Amino acid sequence: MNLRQATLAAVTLALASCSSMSGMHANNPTNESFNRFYAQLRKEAERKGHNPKLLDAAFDGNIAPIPQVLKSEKSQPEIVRTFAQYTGSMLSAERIARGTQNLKDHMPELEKAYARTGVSPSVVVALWGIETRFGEVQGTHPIIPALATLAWQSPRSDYFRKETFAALEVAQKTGKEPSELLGSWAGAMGQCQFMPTSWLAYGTDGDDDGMADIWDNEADVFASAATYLHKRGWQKGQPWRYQLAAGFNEKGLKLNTRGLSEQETLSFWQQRGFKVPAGVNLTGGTKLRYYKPQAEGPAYLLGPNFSVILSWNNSSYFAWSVLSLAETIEAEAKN
Ligand SMILES: [Ca+2]
Repeated sequence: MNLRQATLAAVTLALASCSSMSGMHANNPTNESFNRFYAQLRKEAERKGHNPKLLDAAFDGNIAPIPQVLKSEKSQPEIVRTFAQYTGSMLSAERIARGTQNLKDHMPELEKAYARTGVSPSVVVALWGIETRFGEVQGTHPIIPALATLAWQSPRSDYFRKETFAALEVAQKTGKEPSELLGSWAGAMGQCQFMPTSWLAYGTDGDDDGMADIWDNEADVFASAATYLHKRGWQKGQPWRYQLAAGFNEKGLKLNTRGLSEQETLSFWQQRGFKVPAGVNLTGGTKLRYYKPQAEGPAYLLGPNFSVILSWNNSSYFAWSVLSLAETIEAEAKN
């Protein structure tokens, strides 16, 4: 091999290695698919009036899906825990003690939200305690890339696509850097873990500074959570559960795998033997659900406020935990 041949060989080798590298990149199905998806998403964002540079900024120079987000979606822990395990960890002694203290410490802001919405202070504190350990654990995923990852590849891609655009609107309205919007792998953010569309719909300014800051301002967190429940139909002062007495006819009820029925009117349940407790005001059209959380335990009818909590998070274990914790800390705070 002479010098010219050697040079040519080296150049050919370099070219080959270069083209094989770029070929590798181009043929990586994940990159190709996500890049195509991203280009469409960016165009749509622009069409919807968002600044596409906000989307780019959220990715902070690395346009790629987040593998951890896809992994988390496939292994949601609630699926594998029993009712007793789930509610036991939500109603830990520590959470009860801290919830009770927080209920006392924040009563002025909580009362203000209560006066406007009728949502009990204890319910707001219980939600706050369960969602983020009273604001401590808000999540560390950059939510815009996380939502875009789920919009790209998830059984609920349309839902996450909508949330991605809503998140861009949140960045615009709050003036926050898009890459600083952090939250859960599913895009829930702030101390009450609102999805971006929830912040847009229910975010409320509790301390009158003109901004619903659910990340750093507790008055705003309480006002926003209470507004959400109020607008979803919360009924002030209504009991959330009625334990069923012996003789109630349970035959033929259709229950889901967790022992929860669909909503039925009060008269439906009265025909099966439910008696409205003295002093409780329930109208005929009120919708209630039957619930038997544990095979060996008691059965209940659940009031409309249980369904309101289900609209926050459609899990009977979650709703049960929130309302039980609220009841417990309210009783503790009076002691
Ligand atoms: Ca505020």
